[in-house]
Amino acid sequence: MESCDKKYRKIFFRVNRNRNVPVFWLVFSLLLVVFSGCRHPLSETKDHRVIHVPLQAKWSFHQDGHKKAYPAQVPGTVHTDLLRNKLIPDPFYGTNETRLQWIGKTDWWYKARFRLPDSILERKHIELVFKGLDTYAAVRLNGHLIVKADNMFRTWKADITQWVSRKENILTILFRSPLEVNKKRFEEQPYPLPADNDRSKIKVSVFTRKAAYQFGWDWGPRFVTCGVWRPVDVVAWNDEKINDFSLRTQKITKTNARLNAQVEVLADQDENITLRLFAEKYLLEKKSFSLHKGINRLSIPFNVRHPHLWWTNGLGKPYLYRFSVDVVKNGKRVDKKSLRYGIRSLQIVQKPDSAGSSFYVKLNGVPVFMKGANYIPQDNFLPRVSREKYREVIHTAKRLHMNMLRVWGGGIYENDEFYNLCDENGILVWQDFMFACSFYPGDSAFLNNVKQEAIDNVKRLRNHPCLALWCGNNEVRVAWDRWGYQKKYHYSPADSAKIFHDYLKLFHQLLPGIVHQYDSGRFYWPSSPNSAPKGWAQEALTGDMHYWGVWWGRQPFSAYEKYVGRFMSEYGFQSLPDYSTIAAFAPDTSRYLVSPVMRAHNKHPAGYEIIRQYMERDFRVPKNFKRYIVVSQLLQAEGMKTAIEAHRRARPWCMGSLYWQLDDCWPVVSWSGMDYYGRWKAFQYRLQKLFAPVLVSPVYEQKHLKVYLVSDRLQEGRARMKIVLEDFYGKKFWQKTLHVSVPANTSRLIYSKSFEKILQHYDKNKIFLHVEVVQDDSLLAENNLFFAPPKALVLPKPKIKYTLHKIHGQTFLLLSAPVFVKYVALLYPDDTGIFSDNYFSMSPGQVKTVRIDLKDAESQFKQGKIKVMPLY
Ligand code: BMA
Repeated sequence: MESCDKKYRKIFFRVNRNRNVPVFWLVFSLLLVVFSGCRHPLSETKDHRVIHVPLQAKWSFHQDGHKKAYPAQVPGTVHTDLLRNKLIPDPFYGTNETRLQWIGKTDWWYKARFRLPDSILERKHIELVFKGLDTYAAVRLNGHLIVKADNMFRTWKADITQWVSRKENILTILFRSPLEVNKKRFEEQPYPLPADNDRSKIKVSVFTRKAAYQFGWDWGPRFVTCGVWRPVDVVAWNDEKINDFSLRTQKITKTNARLNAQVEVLADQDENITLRLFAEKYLLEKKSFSLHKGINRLSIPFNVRHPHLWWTNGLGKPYLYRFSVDVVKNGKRVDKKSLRYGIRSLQIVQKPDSAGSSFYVKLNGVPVFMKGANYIPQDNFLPRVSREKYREVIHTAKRLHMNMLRVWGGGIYENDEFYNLCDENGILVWQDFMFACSFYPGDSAFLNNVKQEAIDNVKRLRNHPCLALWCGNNEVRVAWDRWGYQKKYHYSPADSAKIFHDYLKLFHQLLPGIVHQYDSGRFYWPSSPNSAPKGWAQEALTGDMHYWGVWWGRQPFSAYEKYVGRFMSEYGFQSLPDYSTIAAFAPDTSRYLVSPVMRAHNKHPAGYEIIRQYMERDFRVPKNFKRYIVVSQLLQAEGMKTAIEAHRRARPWCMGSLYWQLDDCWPVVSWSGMDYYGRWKAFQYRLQKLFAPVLVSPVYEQKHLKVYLVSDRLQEGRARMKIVLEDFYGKKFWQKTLHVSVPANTSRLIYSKSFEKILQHYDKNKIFLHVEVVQDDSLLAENNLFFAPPKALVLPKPKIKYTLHKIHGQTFLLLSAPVFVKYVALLYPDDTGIFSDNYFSMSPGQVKTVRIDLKDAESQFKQGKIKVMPLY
């Protein structure tokens, strides 16, 4: 019989295909439901269903050796529990970090009391699922050891059927200090395994499968925390349950996508069941299986006709389908799992050429330039990162025209929330495995632990369309090739051979093997960057590149134009966070450079010195601390402008630009564009233009003026480009208007002219070149080019006029000045991106409109909380 479900299936996909007739089909399908007399596919009774619920428990914690217990929060960490109980001061304040190191050296007990309802107790199997235990944890239920955990990244499951009580249950968890657990291991290690991030004499971070940044990083404090950092669930079932449900796209054509659903069903005995696969609530496929006792891997191939593809931010809709699968036995549903899935094809194309080989993302057949950043965990105490914070970060990435984030290997495999948001917003994820900047052991216990960690996380993340690739580690290979550790740590040839052998075992065998087995088809890249023993010039020719000649190498910003690789996965420059962020961790008396508190909040060994050195090159260094903060941010913005424009101009040679680093894990001076409180630095505002779909980029090189148009749009367009050489009072010396074609998905040199003769008539400190591109009467892109650094420019003192306007409930600030203004900073203590633009320049006479996303913008102005500050 052709079931009514098959009819649903046809309807579902026609509605999807032809968006003009959904009302008709909706009405038609409703009528079908009413008149065909068939049962709704989801109207099953609930009798034997698998129960999957969060554990409801009352938690407390205490220090080992102490009796007094305090209320605890799960998910949580010991530091945040201590803080909530007012037992420690704020770890981020002042120099408290130093005083609180004892917490990481201590063992901690967590205790939960809970009762389970009859519905759970009646089931044949009851399991506790710990989604995250940080890290060395012995878990006991009513006195029986049920889990011995040693990896923060793994999911730990315990069958508690035989231990669970009908009355109250007592769960205890002893968290042992990683420092204590691994001390012996560290001492017995025949050769040192470097971990320069690890700010302790006894470096155990490489042995500990725990987020490396928690041992300290060059932007993060050392807080070796512990706790139940992810939720605990109770799962109860009778004879069978779905362990896992995953989808894989096999082939996409214009009219069809061929997919395969894989379902892992755990069964108590040999028996017959039916699997049903739904798209939304419409049945797609129904198949009967004979299960055997144990784990059954079942698959259902299926088609989606006229699929809506998943696209990245800027290119189209990141279309998501909701698929679900259920197990039906004797006419009753026993378990169900759902997921959202995007249909898309994605390859990382490495095509050899005369220089090396390409490295780019091809999405649905289209080469896409990756614009984005490196993402680090948003807090040292991970459970504090709320849904709202995840939402804000990903929405910010979207607003900044990003289409890729790299989840860096010294942090964590992120929460589901993060990937869900990336799926929804068209942000691809470059996913590192959690290894960074160190060498790792190669013994079988360590490798088995990592293997299980990789399986857990690959299985958890593989259904996300946002997942572009897996990468073995961050900078382990380059550390081996170029950081001189062999010499520094006096490795014998035998030690060296062993370390490298272990490297290959882990990153060239184990991890790619897991990806191949559990996520076949997804690209695996062993290390970021992969290999270039000869240095940056070589690194630029193939694969991805971390360019740190600027900052670490103290090269001028112009070096960004020279070292442009095939895919820039790291480069960056530090700046100070806003004054209000500094005020949150530094008392009045410490708000100067460089007080002990300020020093404690820049973890780079020479951070302040490097900032100053670069500032002296390009800017007049302000004496006033508040101005210094702003100028440090402008400096960062200028450096990043040089880098990003060079990367984008160089496409298709270069096909990605991910700066270091999107966010912060505490209030700190770092490379981020957005600080711990979500406050935007000048650079982040600038990114709106730097990553905009269309960029106009003028450069003066080899005595030529060159103007490039870079577009990520897939369609060509026409526009008018105006290039004007003028002085800061608006006097125009030379201009050119061109009718140009805005190229599709590439970079094009639009205009090139020998310019030396023109320039020689003018004082380079008194002129600038303004380019604007106008399409259909609206400004598509604009940019300025200077012929001297900011400090040399002879800028007139501006008088900025501004007025506030309210239109349809929105507040707009209109600003103008009769002369050129190099930077206008709009300062507001809680500037989380509330201005539509900031730290911008204004041409003489230009009227600049800025939208302010603040309910009481007018009163904030009146009270002087929003300030307009010209810098010249
Ligand atoms: C990169 C990263 C991080 C580091 C950053 C800044 O190499 O991979 O390890 O924090 O540089 O130094």
